[in-house]
Amino acid sequence: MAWIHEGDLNGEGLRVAIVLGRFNSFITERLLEGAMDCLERHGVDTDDIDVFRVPGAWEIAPVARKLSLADEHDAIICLGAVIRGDTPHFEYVAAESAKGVAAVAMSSDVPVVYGIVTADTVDQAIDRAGAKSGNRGFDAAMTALELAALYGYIEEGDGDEEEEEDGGAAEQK
Ligand code: INI
Repeated sequence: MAWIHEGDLNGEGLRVAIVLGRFNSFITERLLEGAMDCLERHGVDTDDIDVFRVPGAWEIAPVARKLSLADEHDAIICLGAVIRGDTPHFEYVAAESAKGVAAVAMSSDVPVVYGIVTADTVDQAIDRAGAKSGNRGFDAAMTALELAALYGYIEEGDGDEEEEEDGGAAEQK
């Protein structure tokens, strides 16, 4: 029978960094609210949440990288909003910010979660920031909680059935 490993969503004791793009702040501030709401509801102490504001999505990955290297947080959440305009700028910013966050995530010892909304229109972005389609900030925070727990279990390398059951991390199927 296989052991199924999953991170739980308990945020107690976790230290979380949020890197937030200021560009399109009418959207990104809603994403921040969603992320904070999720973290607080799952037990993260507000004193253990650090928000790093940066000019735009382009700057998110480099700051996430610095934070990853500083090793002071259990998870890093990247939030931004890239909205298509009339220029090709959108394509560059959207693609490079995504690639940048992916590259940081691959080399980081803690989860680096992508919560940058890319949208064709302002309405689409609003939908993803707390209107019709949920809140991507909330979703990204959920992912951060789950992965922080999973990374913790993997690092502990702990095959102890009872302990894993206590944390709700593994079950045999
Ligand atoms: N930054 C964003 O976060 N979203 C955008 O939609 C955007 N557009 O379209 O230009 C944007 N540009 C700024 C960019 O992220 C940098 O801050 C800027 O180029 C300075 O490096």
